[in-house]
Amino acid sequence: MIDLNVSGEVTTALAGKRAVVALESTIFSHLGLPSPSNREALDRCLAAVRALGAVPAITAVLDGVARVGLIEAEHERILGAARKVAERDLPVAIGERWGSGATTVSASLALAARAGINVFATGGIGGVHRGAELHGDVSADLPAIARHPVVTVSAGAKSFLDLPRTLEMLETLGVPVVGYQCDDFPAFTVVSSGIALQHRIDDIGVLARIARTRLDFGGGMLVCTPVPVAYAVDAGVMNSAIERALAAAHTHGVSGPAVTPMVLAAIAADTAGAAVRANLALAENNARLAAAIAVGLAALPA
Ligand code: PSU
Ligand code: MN
Repeated sequence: MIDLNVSGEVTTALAGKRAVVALESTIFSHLGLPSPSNREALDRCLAAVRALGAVPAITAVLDGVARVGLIEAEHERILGAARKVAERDLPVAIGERWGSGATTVSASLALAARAGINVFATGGIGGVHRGAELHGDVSADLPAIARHPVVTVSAGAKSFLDLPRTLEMLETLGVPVVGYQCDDFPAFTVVSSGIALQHRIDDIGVLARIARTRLDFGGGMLVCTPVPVAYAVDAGVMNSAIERALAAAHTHGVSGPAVTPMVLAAIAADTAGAAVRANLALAENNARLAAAIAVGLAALPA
């Protein structure tokens, strides 16, 4: 059996069929956000989930144990977590007993599904990287969203990806992609990618029904909501920051799992913190919507 440790609070909530929202830990580590913004993001996401009466469940690997739900004293270990754990890395992180591993979307979904949690919030999902037709770099987030019966809430996919191909891949994988009160696929810290989504839903009750149906089919889905406009980064400003960050990654020969943390850090520095402020606002907003969906799911007749 997998050594999966689910916290007492999360176990009790699940047993009582109460709303639970899983949260990834990579975004809260230095791989996702610079200090001290990572701590602020963590605190704001937890508070947003609790404000709606749901229970947050941060996922991570600590001392070689897969964890779902952390106590406050353990948060520090996530903020400084040294290693990125995607789904393929989970068995190694557990078997080799890594001290602290920050779980990405794919690993977090695997853990959430295993624990019986059906809603998950992140900032922006990974997807098809630009140039993937040459180097083949497609985030494990996409097949994980398709395969695990968990609803993922995000502000679309990170804007330095190839967003049209990311949506094509989600379609191929059979993942329903729904805009909550928005028409377009959001572009992370930018309100819109300019790509229209096939489905827009304005009502949480309807969204919960759609989610229930998809989960019963045995897979996950993606619910998108844009960054709050007051914190959004201008598309032109972001696009030039992205160009510079990707050029730097190329110059330094960065590839594989190192690309996303490196590009996020370069954009944070380049935009004088605007991208980080937007990232905090959208992460909190996503956590709030995820909690609302979890509450809606819990309220559906069994
Ligand atoms: N989005 C963020 N910050 C992050 C990530 C996404 O705003 O840190 C992380 C997530 O953990 C996501 C991962 O699962 O990046 C994707 O990495 P890759 O592109 O290497 O698959
Ligand atoms: Mn990759």
